[in-house]
Amino acid sequence: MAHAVFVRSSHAHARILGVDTADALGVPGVVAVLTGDDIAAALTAPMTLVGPPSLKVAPFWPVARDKVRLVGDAVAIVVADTEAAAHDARELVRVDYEPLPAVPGIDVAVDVASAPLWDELGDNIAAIDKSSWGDVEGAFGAAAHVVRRRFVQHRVSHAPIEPRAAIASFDRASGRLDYLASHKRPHPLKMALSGLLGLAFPDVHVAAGDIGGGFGSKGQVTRDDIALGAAATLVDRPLRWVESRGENLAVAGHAREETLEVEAAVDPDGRVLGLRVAMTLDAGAYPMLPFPPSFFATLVKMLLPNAYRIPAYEFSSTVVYTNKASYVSYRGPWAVETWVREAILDTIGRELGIAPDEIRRRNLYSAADLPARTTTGASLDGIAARETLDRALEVLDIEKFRVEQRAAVAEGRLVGLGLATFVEIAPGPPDFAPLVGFDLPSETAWARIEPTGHLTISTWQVTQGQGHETTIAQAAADELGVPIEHVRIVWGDSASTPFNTISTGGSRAATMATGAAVGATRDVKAMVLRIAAHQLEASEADLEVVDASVRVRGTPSRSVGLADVARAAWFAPSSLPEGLRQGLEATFDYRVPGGGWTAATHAAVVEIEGETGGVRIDRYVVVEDCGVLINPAIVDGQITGGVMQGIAQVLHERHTYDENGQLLTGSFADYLVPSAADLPAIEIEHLELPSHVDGIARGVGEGGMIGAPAALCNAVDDALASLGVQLEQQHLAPEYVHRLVNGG
Ligand code: MCN
Repeated sequence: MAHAVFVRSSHAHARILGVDTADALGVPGVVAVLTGDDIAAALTAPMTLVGPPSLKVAPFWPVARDKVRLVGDAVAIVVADTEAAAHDARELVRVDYEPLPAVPGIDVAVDVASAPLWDELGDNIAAIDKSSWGDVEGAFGAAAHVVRRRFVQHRVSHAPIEPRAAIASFDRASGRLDYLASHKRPHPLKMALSGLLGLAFPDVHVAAGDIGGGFGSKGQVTRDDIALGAAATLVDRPLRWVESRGENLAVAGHAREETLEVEAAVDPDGRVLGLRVAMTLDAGAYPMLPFPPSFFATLVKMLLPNAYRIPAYEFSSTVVYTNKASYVSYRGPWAVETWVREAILDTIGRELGIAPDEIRRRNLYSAADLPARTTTGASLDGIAARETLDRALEVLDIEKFRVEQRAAVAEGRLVGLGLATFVEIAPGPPDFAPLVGFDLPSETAWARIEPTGHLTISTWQVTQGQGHETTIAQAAADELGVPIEHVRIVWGDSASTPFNTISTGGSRAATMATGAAVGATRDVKAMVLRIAAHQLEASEADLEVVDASVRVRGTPSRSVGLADVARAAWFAPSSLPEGLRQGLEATFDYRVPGGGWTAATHAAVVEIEGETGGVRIDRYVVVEDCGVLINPAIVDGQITGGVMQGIAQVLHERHTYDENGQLLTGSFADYLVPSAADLPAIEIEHLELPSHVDGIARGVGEGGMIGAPAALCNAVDDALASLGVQLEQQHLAPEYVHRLVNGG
């Protein structure tokens, strides 16, 4: 197997005048040095992205040909017998650059005179959108108060445990490409490889194993994937590529860089009459399939009013291209809506003298208001947002806390409590996906009872640490009546899983994957019961499956093993009751049920150390309702992990680029990922309220990360309130907090 490494640009924005590969080719063991032109010659077309008509996109190549557009842009691939030879040769590839002015951020990119990343697009504005609901002018005209605030959310990385990796093997004789990758969307990647390499769709096989965490990354059809696939067709050797941590931080995808200006029209009692929100999103240089960058602005737009009664709402957004890593999805990619909404509510409360819990109660939908619709039109039913708020206040003992806080303030200490109450789409009601341009009404699973009686479920999901092999198996085992050890989950392989475009994402698994698996299991179980009834000469209605045996209820001695039934189904089809065919297999298409919202309230108690600007979290409480917990340990792990990432985003992690577009945080020495010792204990309480509209359970994978930045920033705002200052940015580095506390 040969080893591939990328030669990457040290310039943020430059024309490529030439790539000289001669010296690199002379390194012993080097098999090939492939430039952008070489890779392009192996493709049927450049890459592009299908987005809304309002999105300006130029086609782009997997390896740069004319220009580089970010530090780390690939300019060549070196293939060698050993990784060491590939690294040595990489140093000898000479690229002649003509530097161009960098576009290092939103401020420069919104200027239509800034140097365009994409000459054919004219400027760096990728998309502009404006929508409104209700009488926004009227709301602001009638308002007793108008509250304004600016919010800056910074750029972060996913920092998965393992960076990306791939093995690409092409067999020229059969025209077959095998692509093994740490990737969570094998089917869309297969489509892209087949289309761009001109290979027949069935001749491309993509499979993922344990991918070492993703958190929203590893779901994109990246330029690197296409380049490696193309390289494999050119060198006639299987290729192995392992991304370095530096590459992962520089080019695997960044997230969250968004600035929002918010105005709220409020009546004298603190009821929100209208909201005006203007958002700017830094999309980086290259759009990454499958989601156009404007999609993330659409998600924020649609979810921001959330479970609150907001009669009038205007949302405008501008998406810009900059010389930075591509903006991609990150766990709860719309999360800024919760920070913005929950923070502006607190600002309203502070200005009007209304407590944070009371301002929420006055604006949240309560159970008596349901069913309702969000301001943006999604149906809202079966939600328990207010119940989570009430319970969180009880857990905190809010009255006692306020007494302690007053005493602390009297001593000159800066102590604060922050709340964030929200509902998240998990998976959302059936009418939500169409609102954001998705056609995603169902999820499919295959079930097969093997000749041994084992149950095999094939799922859309590609687990990255969410424990799908456990939870889907648990639900299917319960449905069939077998021990969990008898169930196997097949996932991640384009050859053995149902075609789909989404796989894991949007906290859909708990409802959708479980629903599909249980549905398919129910269908094969119905076949089992028919066969067993025939064998036992009993009525199907009298049978039950217990511990892998089908038996007559109340007469356990009349039973037949599941394996015996399965053997008959597979090996003696003529013995089956009429209407049944050989085998025990079913496909189930599980439709998105009603409801689909998980509700939560996060509460953080903090103390700011004025001398250092440090923020200490003294308590962190999550009260949530995601329906039945299929696996309580996994649910708590998901919430805890999400909260930790949210806290890390606020207190530690931040990508920065300088004015020339140089990444200043290209290693873990500068990009600070906290360890468990830096983070607080999390108190979690589940309401597990029975819902009249949902499926088996609702998702929980993203909520931790959605609520944490909001609760933590609100707590710091509360602690700063006595000083008359409030946050403008989400990244609370000690120097920033110190400046707020001490002025300057
Ligand atoms: N679950 C449960 N009972 C519930 C709800 C959930 O037992 N009531 C279980 C589910 O069955 C599943 C797990 O909890 O095993 C998460 O389910 P769900 O909330 O539906 O989320 P998904 O499985 O769809 O995962 C998606 C979500 C997203 S979008 C990202 S990004 C993410 C995440 O979850 N990335 C992760 N969690 C992650 N966890 C790890 N360790 N690594 C990642 O990359």
